[in-house]
Amino acid sequence: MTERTLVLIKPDGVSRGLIGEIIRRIERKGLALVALDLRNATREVAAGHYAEHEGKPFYGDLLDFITSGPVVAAIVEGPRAIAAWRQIAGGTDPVEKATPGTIRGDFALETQNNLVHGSDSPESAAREIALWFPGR
Ligand code: IDP
Repeated sequence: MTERTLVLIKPDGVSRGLIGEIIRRIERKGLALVALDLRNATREVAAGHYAEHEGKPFYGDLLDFITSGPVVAAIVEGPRAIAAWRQIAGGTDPVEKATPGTIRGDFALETQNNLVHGSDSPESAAREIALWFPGR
C-alpha cells in the first residue's frame, strides 16, 4: 500500500549544499517525489509544524533554526514511505542514534542541526502535508 510522508531538508542541509545528495538517496531508495519546493518557512508554519514540541527547552531555538534560511519541502510517496524515509534519514541524534550510511549518520553532528525532517506517523504526515502543501 502506498503512503505519503512530508520531508524537509532543513536550512543546514540547504546551506551546506546537500540538496542533491539527499534527493539522490530518496530516489535511489525507490521513493517518488510528488511535490518539491524551495521556500522560506514562516514563523507560523514553523510553529504549526513543531506544535508537539511547544514548551520544551529547545523549542524557541528550533523555530529560529527552521526559519533561518530556505528549506526544501517535499511530499515523498511509496510503499511504507514514512518508515522508509526515517530509515534513510537516521535517528534524531546524529551521533548517538543515527548509524553510518544514513543521512544524519553520514553528514550531521548536532541534534538540532540534523539536516532533515520526516513525518513520524500517517496522522502526522496528513497534518504536515496539509500545512506545507495545502490542497495536496
Ligand atoms: P525527528 O526529527 O527525528 O522526528 P523529534 O523528536 O520530532 O525528532 O524532534 C524534532 C526536531 O527537534 C529534531 O529533528 C531536532 O532538530 C530538534 N530536537 C529534538 N530534540 C532536541 C534536543 O534535545 N535539542 C535540540 N534540538 C532537538
